[in-house]
Amino acid sequence: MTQAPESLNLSMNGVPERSLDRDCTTLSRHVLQQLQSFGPQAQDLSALMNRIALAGKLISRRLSHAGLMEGVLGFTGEVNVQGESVKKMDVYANDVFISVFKQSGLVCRLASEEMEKPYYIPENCPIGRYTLLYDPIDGSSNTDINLSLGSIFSIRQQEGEDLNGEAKDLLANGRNQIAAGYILYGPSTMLVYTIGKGVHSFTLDPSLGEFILTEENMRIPQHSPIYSVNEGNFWQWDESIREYIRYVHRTEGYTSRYSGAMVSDIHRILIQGGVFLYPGTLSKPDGKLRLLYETAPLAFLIEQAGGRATTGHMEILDVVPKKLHQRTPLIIGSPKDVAKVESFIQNGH
Ligand code: P6P
Repeated sequence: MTQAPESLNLSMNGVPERSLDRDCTTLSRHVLQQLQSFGPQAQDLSALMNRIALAGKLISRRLSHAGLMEGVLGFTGEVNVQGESVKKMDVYANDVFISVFKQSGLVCRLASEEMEKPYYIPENCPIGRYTLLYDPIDGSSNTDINLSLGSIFSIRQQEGEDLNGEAKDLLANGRNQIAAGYILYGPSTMLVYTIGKGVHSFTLDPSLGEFILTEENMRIPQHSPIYSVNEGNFWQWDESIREYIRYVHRTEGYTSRYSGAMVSDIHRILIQGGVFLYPGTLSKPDGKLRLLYETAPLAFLIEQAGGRATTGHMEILDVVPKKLHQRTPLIIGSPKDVAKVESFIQNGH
């Protein structure tokens, strides 16, 4: 029998067990370790991440019971500000974040894909000066078919007074995010986050009700022959993107993976490398994905893992939104693969 690494203890039946210390590294503890501080802002950030974890647990629990309960799946019959048909899970997940952060005392405003305007929590505003931006359920089309889904989150410090409720301070580039990440509802529920000190993943242990540290300081591979794009949009793309797709089609070794839930595809790329694209189209040059609560948080995280994220013409984190629900094209993943796509766009291959 191979000797288990020192950090692992062997259980009675010889199966390697994880060290107890690791099982005690909860998300809130990890944030404080990252910041090497117990000061007020560190405590705030730890509490905020703990709230994100609670939201993830509640959504994960609902999804895992969806097939056993009435009224969880299917459409509400409404259309959201994005013009998309709303799923019952979208509404539930959106309400979960509102309820969880109302109790946090820390978040004054929430901006969501599902809400035209930010949601204000006036009782928190004098105290908590944070704003949560989130996509409560990313990949809604996977909700009713039991495939992976995600939630995407971004935390910003509220700057100045938001007198008219126009959230003007939100219309700033993504470099002022203080935390970002996603929750992946897959065979297991994982939470992957950054506070600007690397990327770290946690796995929900339902028996403990805790997210337990899985991997620290994740680094994306420099290159991988995986590309992730909805090729059904091929004829709507600019010629340069079509040329890139023709290149990967004729170059041996490339493989396509596309799940319909960006969080799932980007989690794969974070671990195995490659590139995810959601380009603009002739009818929608800015594409489908939203900057403040989709492309910017994922760009922050992927850059922290050594990857890149661009619109094709500028880094995602440098884009200054003109409106809350602004969209951007997205090319994100391993640096060499993002550069390859850019070379087609910029040199008109
Ligand atoms: P399409 C889900 O609605 C989402 O925002 C991403 O999670 C996903 O990658 C993309 O849209 C899917 O869009 O047009 O390929 O169905």
